[in-house]
Amino acid sequence: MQGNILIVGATGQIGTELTLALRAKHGNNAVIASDIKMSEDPIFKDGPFEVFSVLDRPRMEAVIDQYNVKVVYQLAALLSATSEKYPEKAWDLNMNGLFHILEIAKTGKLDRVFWPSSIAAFGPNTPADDTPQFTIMEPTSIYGISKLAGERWCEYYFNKFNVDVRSIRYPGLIGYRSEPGGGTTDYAVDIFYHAIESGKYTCFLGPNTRLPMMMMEDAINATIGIMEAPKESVKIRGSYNLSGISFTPEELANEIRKHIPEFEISYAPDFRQGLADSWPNSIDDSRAREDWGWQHRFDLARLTSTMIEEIRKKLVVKS
Ligand code: AKB
Repeated sequence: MQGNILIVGATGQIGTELTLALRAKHGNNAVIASDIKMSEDPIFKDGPFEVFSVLDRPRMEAVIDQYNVKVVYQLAALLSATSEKYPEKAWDLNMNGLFHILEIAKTGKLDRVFWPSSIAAFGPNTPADDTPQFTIMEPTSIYGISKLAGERWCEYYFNKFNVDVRSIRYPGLIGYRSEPGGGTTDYAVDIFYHAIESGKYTCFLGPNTRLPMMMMEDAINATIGIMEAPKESVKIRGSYNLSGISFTPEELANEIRKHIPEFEISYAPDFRQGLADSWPNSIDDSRAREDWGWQHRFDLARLTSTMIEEIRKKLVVKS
């Protein structure tokens, strides 16, 4: 594919790792990172970085023209917990951010667009175990409502304007390079820092809250995988179910104790419990596997040992 890649929202949890992966694959100058403010993270020093808001369409379009961008990953969004606090801002950013990209793509300027959906697009009436690809949705959170609406926009722009937009419903993502912010599944990253630094963690979800989760490395492979798939293989133009593993805070704590035996966990569920309770326990992602060859690599044991090893290294470097 000719032309360059733009990552909007590049300094977030997914964007940071995607920037690294795409620059390793295509070269530093072929991948333009962008966000609403500059990042101090040295990761971003190796290639172009542009500061703009995804809501500023003329500026975004100017960046697309300037760098001859043909592929956009639109990752800028407020996550579930923050969206509940700022519903208007969440709706504006999560919807109009996508809308601006789709409108730019409609002009024929872009060859391909990626936009992330989430397990939050499901709701309390969705079958919770092995949630099928096509099922009752009815999300009850602002974030989930914006994700479901976004999925419908993506399919509409594909059908109506032939915009090659691709999407996956991410589960909770767990990585060590960048920390999440404002999500309900964030506990599964925070727990590792607390386990290593103090040996104690108070979880904002209850012990038996089972949620679909995934190691970031798997999520990045899925993202690049769907974007590199031939157009005809991507048969679902709303968003694909994607699954890695599912576990509860108690199960994760038990796995962490295999490495840090003295680790103690306590529970103080807050408003995020309601969000988690409305989401599936596990996901059937057979369509992603069949259509474009998705496979996950990390199980709970490998995820836990990798997180502990990498965060320990990171904390030594910092101290
Ligand atoms: C969140 O918790 O808000 C996100 C998500 C499940 O999309 N990680």
